[in-house]
Amino acid sequence: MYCVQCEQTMRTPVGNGCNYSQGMCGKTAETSDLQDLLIATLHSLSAWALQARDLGIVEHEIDAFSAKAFFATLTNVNFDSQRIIDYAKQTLNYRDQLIQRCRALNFSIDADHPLAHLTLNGDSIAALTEQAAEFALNTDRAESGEEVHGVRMLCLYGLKGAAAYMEHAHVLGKYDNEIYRQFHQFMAWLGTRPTDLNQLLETALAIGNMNFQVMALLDQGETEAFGNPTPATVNVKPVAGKCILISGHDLKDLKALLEQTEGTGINIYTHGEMLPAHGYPELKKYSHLVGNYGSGWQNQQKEFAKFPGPIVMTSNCIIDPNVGNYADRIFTRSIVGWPGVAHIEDRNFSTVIEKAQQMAGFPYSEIEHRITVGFGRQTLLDASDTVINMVAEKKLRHVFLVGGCDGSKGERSYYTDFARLVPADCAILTLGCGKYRFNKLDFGSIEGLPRLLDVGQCNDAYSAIMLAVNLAQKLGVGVNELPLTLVLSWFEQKAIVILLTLLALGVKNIYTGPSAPAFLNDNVLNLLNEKFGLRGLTTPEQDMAEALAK
Ligand code: SF4
Ligand code: SF3
Repeated sequence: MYCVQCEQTMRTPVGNGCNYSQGMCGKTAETSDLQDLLIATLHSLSAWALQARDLGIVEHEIDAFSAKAFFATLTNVNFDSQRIIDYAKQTLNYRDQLIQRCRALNFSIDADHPLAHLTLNGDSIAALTEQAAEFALNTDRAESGEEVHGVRMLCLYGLKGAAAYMEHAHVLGKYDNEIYRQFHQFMAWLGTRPTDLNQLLETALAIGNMNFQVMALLDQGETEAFGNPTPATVNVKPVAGKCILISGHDLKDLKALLEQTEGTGINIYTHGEMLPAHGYPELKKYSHLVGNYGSGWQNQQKEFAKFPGPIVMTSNCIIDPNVGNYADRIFTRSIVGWPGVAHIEDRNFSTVIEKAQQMAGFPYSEIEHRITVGFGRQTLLDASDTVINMVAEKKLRHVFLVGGCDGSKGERSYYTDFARLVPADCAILTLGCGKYRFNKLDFGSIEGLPRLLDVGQCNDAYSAIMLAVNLAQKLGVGVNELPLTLVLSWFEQKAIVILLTLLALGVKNIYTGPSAPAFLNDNVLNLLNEKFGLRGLTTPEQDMAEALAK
């Protein structure tokens, strides 16, 4: 096992990554190795998807599958070895279909790629795990050098984050064949284990650019389906009655669950990245969407254990449900998987509803505590003139975007401390699940504008970018000249690709923490610092002073 894809990876003297029998996330060596094998098959598929395109063959089903299967290997998504094997087999089935179709047009055609004819060594988990060793991501690390290997991982993991957003957009019917072409090009190329550092750095930014378009598509998909988010308050305390908790990023799943539970008396609660749902008109109209429960994903074993109803995980982040003893009442959807946990493939939530009916629910309502969400793209853009006037009148000094993923490290108290230090004449934009570090604190308002504005899920970084671009245009300055500082927290690969997007758009001097993922070794971090001013965190006080002095 060798996995370095997230921020919580083990930092061992041997190999600096999760490389024992189990990763920090609970992923076993077996599943981790099989995920390496799945990725190798996806490189092969992409090589042929590109070749097929040259012959005019574009298979939407295969394109969509490629991104979806890659998403299954993201941190805290799929821990089920058999499901990973099934994805790998399906990948090669699709690839063989493409080979046949290409050869029907040109008998002698081949894909010029080292993995073009990869085959699986049998069917059994044992045989495939053994084969997977060949594709471990560190096999050529020493040969390539730390810097090249690190930037290659930055590309691969960034592309994985983009694949996750491609799947989220696809669920809502949004995709673009040119984006799929770029995806296959990056995926096929990375499968050749390239070693040219400059080309790798350029590719990292190209992936960031591609992801900007993916986030735009996702924004379009969500707002067309559910309306533009508008500010709304959400109760974060339980309400008496039977209940279902839904987590992850997939708003379409939430909509289906709301429809199927309407009139049943079951209350629906959002968890984690589902919180921004309360701002969307087509979701908040359901009166049984009663509130938000719990906090960041890392606390789920304690919080889910106490939730008196079933739980649906629509995407990342799931962790071992056996620890809190709720494996019999958690359900996975789409790419999510945990061995032995019930999986729902088709948005028919009847088993979840049945479970909720059998369970007690909350015995009484607690005193309400409401937080505000819903500052999506349109609301932010509508407020841009007000923001400009407030800045001109010196009523608003600086805006901090504190966004990204949450995690379990103690150092993440930095974000709470940082938010508390934000001066009264400054505002905070939040996105991603990192907001749970401080989103229940009262920050008050400036001239009626709340000081804490939740933009949405991590992918809603798109909305924040659009606001920044709009403000910069109206003021006739560059984005880096705005009184804006980005303080990001990274954990998994969606955060990595968002960082690549920001770098590709020329945003400089971003603070990131609490610590870098292990693949971003010191050499790579120095490189990113030199080129983009990317900086690690120091203390909240020092970083705050530095940002305000800008
Ligand atoms: Fe380790 Fe993160 Fe990989 Fe899990 S996803 S095995 S915690 S590096
Ligand atoms: Fe959180 Fe997993 Fe990344 Fe969409 S839910 S931000 S960590």
